[in-house]
Amino acid sequence: MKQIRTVHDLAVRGAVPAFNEPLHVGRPNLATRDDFMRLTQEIYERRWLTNNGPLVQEFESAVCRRLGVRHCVAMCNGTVALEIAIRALGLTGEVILPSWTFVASAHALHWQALTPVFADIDPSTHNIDPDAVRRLITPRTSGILGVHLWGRPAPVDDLQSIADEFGLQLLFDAAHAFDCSLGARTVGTFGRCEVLSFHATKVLNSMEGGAVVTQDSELADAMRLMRNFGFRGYDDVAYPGTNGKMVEVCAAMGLVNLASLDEFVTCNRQNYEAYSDAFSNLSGASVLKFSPADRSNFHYVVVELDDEFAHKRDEIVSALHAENVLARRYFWPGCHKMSPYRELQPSASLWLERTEAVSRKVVVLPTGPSVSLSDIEIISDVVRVVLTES
Ligand code: T4K
Repeated sequence: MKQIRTVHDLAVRGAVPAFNEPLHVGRPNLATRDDFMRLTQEIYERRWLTNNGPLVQEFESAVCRRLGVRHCVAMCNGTVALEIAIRALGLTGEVILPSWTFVASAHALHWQALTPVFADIDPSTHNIDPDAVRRLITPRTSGILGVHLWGRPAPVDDLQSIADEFGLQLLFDAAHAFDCSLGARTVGTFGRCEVLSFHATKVLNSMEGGAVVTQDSELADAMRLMRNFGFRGYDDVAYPGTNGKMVEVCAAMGLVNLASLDEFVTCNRQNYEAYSDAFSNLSGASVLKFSPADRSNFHYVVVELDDEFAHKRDEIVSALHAENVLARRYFWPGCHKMSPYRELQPSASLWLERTEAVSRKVVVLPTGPSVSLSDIEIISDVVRVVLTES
C-alpha cells in the first residue's frame, strides 16, 4: 500500500493507486459463513422458502428483543416497508419529510400517490428542523416522515408535539438507525411506527430486507395483511395488498448478522474514532459528531468541509476514487433537485438553503470490518493533501 504524503503521490497525478482493490462505502458486514450455511441447509431440508416461514418469524422476534419493541413486520426491502407503513397509516395529500435523505424516502410517498413536501434541516445535526416543518403545514398535510439520518435520531419529541398539535401522523425512516438510541430510548419505539432497512449496505443486512416496527398491535396486523396480498386465510382476501414478504434465506442472513452486530459496531466505532483523530489535526474538514448521550452504530463516517473549502469537495472525491477509495457524496444534491421532484416543486430551493449548503460539502468515507486503521491513515492523507495543496 502506498502512503500519500504530497500532491505528487496522488494517483490523479499519474501515480499508482494506493489500493489495488476498491474500498467501498457500504461494503456488507458479514458474520461467519458456517452459521449462514447451516441455516440455508435447514431451509433446503424444510422446503419452506418464503410466506412467513420459521426463520422470518425468528428474525422478527430477535429484532423485537434487540430494540425492545412489541411488533416487527419483516418485508422484502425498506422501500416497500415504507410504502406499506404509509398506506397502513392512511396518509393522504401531503407528507412533510427532509430532502436531505436517500431518495427512497420520497419515492415511497410518491408511489403511494402522495406529495412529498421537503423541509429544511438543522445543519448541525443534518436532521429535519421542526420549525421548518411547522412552516410547511397546510390543510392537505396528513403526516410527517422523519428520518434518523446517519443513525442520529431526528428531533422526535418536537416532531411528536407538532404531530399532536396539528393531528398529523408521525412515522420515521430508521433505515440508518438500527440499534441507535436517543438517550436511553432505542430507535424503533418513536412515532406510530419506524421503518428499517436491512439492505446489503446497512449495518445489519439480510441481503435485501426491511421491516416496520411498532408498538401498535392493530397497525402491525394491518401491515401483515398488506404484505401478503391482503390474505386473512385461504381464499379470504380482506385488503388489496401487495407482495412485501421477506424470504427465508434473507431472514437467515439477518439472523446470523444480528448475532454479530456488536462486533460490527465495535469495529465501526474504532474506525470512526481513527477518522475523527486524523481529521482533528486537519484544518478545513471535520467528521460529523454523534452525541455521547446517544448510542450510535457509527455506520456512516460523514466528513463535512468548512464553507471556505466546499469548492474542494468534488476534487477530494475524484482524488479518493483515483486511489480506489470509492467515497460517496451521499445524499447530494438532495431529493428536491432530483428530476421527479425538481419538476414537482421547482421553487423548493427557496426554502431549502441549509440543505443545499450541506449537500455541497459532504463526503462519506468507507468503514466497517473491511477497512483497516492503516487504510484510514492513507484515506485521511489523501483528503489532507487535496485540502492543503493547490
Ligand atoms: N431510506 C433511507 C434513508 C435509505 O438510506 C435507504 C437505503 C432506504 C430508505 C431504502 O431501503 P432499501 O429499500 O434499500 O432497503 C445504497 C443502497 O442500495 C440503499 O439501500 C441505501 N439506502 C443507500 C444509502 O445506499 P446506492 O445506490 O448508493 O447503492 P450502490 O449500488 O452504489 O452500492 C453502494 C456501495 O456498496 C458500492 O460502492 C458497492 C457496495 N456494495 C453494494 C452491494 C449491494 C458491495 O460492496 N456489496 C454489495 O452487495 O444505494
